[in-house]
Amino acid sequence: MAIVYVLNGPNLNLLGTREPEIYGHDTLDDIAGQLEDRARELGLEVDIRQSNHEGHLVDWLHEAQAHDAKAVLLNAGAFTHTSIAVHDAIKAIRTPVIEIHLSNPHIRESFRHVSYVGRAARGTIAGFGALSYLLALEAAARF
Ligand code: CA2
Repeated sequence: MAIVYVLNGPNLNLLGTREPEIYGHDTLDDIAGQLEDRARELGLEVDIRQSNHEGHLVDWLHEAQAHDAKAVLLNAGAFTHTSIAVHDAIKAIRTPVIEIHLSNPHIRESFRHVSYVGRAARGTIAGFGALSYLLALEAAARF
């Protein structure tokens, strides 16, 4: 069965506990459940991970290619706006990466307007809360 990696960056383990007006009420476990349900319907397997450490995201992007993943859905959190290492890792693999965000960074603070992830990703889905993850899975299913 084709596998899709879903990688989450810093602070996303705290989702659902604060700032629901920006990020919604769903926890990362809630989103994982929704992704697993939809993946089953699509005949896909999802491997969902979160880390607060930049290097873990780099290692997991490499691993996705080594394991011949169909796609990576990546919410790199604040590393989106800072990490050339994550940008380079996306460029270094052939596996298509879809950038996702719960919020729409373009209508927030100016420091969120730059995305090093977006400059390397196949495409971006942002601003739809937990639905951003499900829309990205729909796209990945069609790769
Ligand atoms: O909208 C997104 O998905 C973001 O990637 C979320 C990141 C933010 O730095 C990006 O600009 C956009 C932050 C995630 C922080 O998660 C929180 C969880 C609980 C309480 C507060 C923040």
